[in-house]
Amino acid sequence: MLDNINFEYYDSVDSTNDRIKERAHAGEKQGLVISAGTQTAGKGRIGRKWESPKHDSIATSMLLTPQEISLEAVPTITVVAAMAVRDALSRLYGLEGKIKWPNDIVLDGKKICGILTEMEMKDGAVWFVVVGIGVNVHNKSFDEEIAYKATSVDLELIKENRIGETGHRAELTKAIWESFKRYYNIFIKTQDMSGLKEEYERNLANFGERVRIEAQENSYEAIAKGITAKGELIVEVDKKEQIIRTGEVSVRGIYGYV
Ligand code: BT5
Repeated sequence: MLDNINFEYYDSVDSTNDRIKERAHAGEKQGLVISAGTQTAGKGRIGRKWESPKHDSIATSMLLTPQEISLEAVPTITVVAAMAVRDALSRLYGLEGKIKWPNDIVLDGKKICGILTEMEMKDGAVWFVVVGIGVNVHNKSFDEEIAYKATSVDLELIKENRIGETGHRAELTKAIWESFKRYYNIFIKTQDMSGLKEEYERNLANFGERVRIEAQENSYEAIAKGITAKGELIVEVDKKEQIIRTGEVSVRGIYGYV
């Protein structure tokens, strides 16, 4: 169970995930959250970069030291965190995002949030897990390579003509981790998505629709059918069900990023 959340904030760090790892090595307890105004080396998955321009976005990470969690349940924590971000954006701003499995939240077809879960093992067991969340809040523009597929809270509020309204980084950070605590404590009882699957699928981008699965060696079309109890994506290819595990596979809509 996750009980207490302790928030720390720094103006600039390399990566909030790496700062949490350092503290975990020093014996820090579960529930520490480190957030930063900007990251000089923000990380995406598999060596990709995450942009967090100064004071425009949220970069926040939490330390978890789940007792006796199985190794195979760890990737599911990303899926749980995605539900928390979606829920917080809905509660605070009425922005109804979709979850692009496994680790993005999208609004109007563009990415507003990315999640990176990392872990370390000791003596053959999971020692600690770091859940890192990046959310674009005040960003009005993005680097050229991502401009077509990125959005922010403020850009979405402008689209809805909500003049004078803006996101609030501290408030949103707090709301995300409060939601995370609620979903995580449901997840950790069974170490799977059985208590969350229904809500997850309601918010899954491309649910029941055609998607493109982009693996390293090939790419093919499939229909997204939902998730398994472990949080893996179920797709249908040639009338047969297939399970997509996290890793190096990307799932895209047929006509664009989502
Ligand atoms: C992710 O990876 O989306 C995980 C991002 C996790 C960032 C958080 S911030 C707090 C914590 N500390 C860290 O160092 N990391 C975590 P992936 O699915 O691999 O997507 C990365 C790709 O997203 C990049 O290659 C770009 O194409 C795109 N991208 C980079 N910055 C972006 C941004 N600010 N908004 C939207 N897309 C972005």
